[in-house]
Amino acid sequence: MSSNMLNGGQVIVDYLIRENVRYVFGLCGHGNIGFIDALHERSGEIKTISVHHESVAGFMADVFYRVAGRPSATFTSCGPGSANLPIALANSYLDSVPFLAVTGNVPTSQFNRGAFQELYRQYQADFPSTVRAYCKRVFQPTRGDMVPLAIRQAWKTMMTGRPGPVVLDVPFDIFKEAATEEAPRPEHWNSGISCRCGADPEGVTRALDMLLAAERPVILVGQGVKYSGAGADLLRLAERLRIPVAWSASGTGAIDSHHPLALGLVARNGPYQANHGARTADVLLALGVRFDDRTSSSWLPGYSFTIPPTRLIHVDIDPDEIARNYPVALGLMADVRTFLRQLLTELDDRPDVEIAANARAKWLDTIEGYRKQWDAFIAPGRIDDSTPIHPQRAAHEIDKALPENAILVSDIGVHHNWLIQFCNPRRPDSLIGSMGFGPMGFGVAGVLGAQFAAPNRPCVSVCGDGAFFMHASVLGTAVEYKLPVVWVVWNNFAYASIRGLQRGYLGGRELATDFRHPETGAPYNPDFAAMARSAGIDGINVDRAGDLSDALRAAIAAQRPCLINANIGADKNPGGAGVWELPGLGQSQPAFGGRYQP
Ligand SMILES: Cc1ncc(C[n+]2csc(CCOP(=O)(O)OP(=O)(O)O)c2C)c(N)n1
Ligand SMILES: [Mg+2]
Repeated sequence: MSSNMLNGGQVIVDYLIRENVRYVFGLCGHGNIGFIDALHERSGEIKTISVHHESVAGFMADVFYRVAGRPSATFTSCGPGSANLPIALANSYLDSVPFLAVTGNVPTSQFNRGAFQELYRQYQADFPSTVRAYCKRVFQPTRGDMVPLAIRQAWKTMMTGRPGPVVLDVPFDIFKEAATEEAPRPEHWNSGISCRCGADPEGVTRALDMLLAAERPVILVGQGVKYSGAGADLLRLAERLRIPVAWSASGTGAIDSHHPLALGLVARNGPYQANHGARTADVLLALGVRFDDRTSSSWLPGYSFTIPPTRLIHVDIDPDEIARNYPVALGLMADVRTFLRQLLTELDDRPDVEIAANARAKWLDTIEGYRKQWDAFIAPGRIDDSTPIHPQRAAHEIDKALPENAILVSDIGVHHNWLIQFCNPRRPDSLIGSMGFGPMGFGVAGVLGAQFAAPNRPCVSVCGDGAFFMHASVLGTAVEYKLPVVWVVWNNFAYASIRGLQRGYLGGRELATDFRHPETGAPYNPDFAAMARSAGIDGINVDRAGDLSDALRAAIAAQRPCLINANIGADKNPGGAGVWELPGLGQSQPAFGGRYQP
């Protein structure tokens, strides 16, 4: 290799640095030592973070983006190392989060020979098939000089349109093979691309006509609002037209939940005012939402939505999501922020906007009435003082203890359902969760990525006992990188969300859903607090509801990693005004209110 040539690994690293990537999360193996070598050369400019499970690296990269607003990358070896990654890829893919996964593969000279860790029985070096359904695209350069094209195209695919993770699968020898004299320049290829497309201007006019004429309008926001940075424009529109704003779980935080127009979560376990407001709306403006089953009460009419007769305006950057599940009165492909700005501009030219906005007073009063009814319904759980801690009380105590700038990363399970219902986030990244793929471990590990993205903000994970035990290696990573994260282990001695389904839908036939001591039959778990201490992390136990917020405040103030093992009741599920159907087994009943039948 001539001295001024970069090899494949060097090109990738150089391009990442040019794209302002500051962290690469991953785990070594013989398949990627060539890449790690390239990272080693540039370690002053890009930090390599070594973890103890590849899924952890992927979840960190995911949450890093959700907080920092820019992507990072992962590195994993060939064979099993990269086979530990698809769960994280799928999570990011379904939630539209970009990260670049650099996966190692066997040397090109050994393709089809069944070398150590080669997936060769269907096709040579076939990791791409493994992840085809799990990411936006796979690139596999098989010569050094293919790497520059692959890296710039991979980056573009990842960032444009609806973002998502992309895999760059690199055979062992290509990391070290001569590639080019200079890595591609982002300013020549990718940094000048804008996907801030606006909506068809006639569509904007029609949307505004519909909103101005509506008597009971509701805006429903999803993560498209958060990722496009449309929060300020959303607020401007909602305030000018006096339209209440509800959110899907992924849209949580798009509007400050304390704002008077904030209606709440529309979901199977969403509050009455949000579900009843949305299902009785005459016009629903849906922005960057995809109407999944948990948002829409399994699409059963009259619980979360009644479309039609509600007339739906659905705006999304990805036309695939428009009219997937509901018929549209108006479907517009657009970047949400650009669309909102188009609406606001057109609004300036309209007469009588004040009159239309003031006509909303009755609708807003009606919604206030729904809110009061709901607040009275949930009041007892808020002050419940029992041990194990009542889950609603636990969610309140956690919410109360978090400062305004805190980042709460939830895992998957019944605790997540309680948190999205009872926490009151103020910022787009105040409460982060996974809504598409829902892999256990997302929050256990993701909180580490949040802390890298926001070193000066308190980063807290609330996670199930099941998920924490699955990914307890994170304790070591927090110590190794001095990350002052706090884990609140929502310890209910069970895979409680699933056991709840056995109780609710299967006549209580419980199997394989709780943790018990083999001799006594008593609930069993390892001593998580002691486990944390064994790793060099503060570990404390909390049994009383009244102690939970103090413990969390103290843990945040200590600015050291800490685990709070909270003993939380398992026997309750968060009821809402919506429902969820498990086809063949039936559907749940709303905990409050009934089905709306216009
Ligand atoms: C990796 C993975 N395995 C299995 C599941 C299915 N699942 C969803 S929630 C859940 C239970 C989680 O238990 P725990 O972490 O203790 O949370 P809890 O529901 O008790 O709050 C399971 C097994 C999943 N989502 N992800
Ligand atoms: Mg549990």
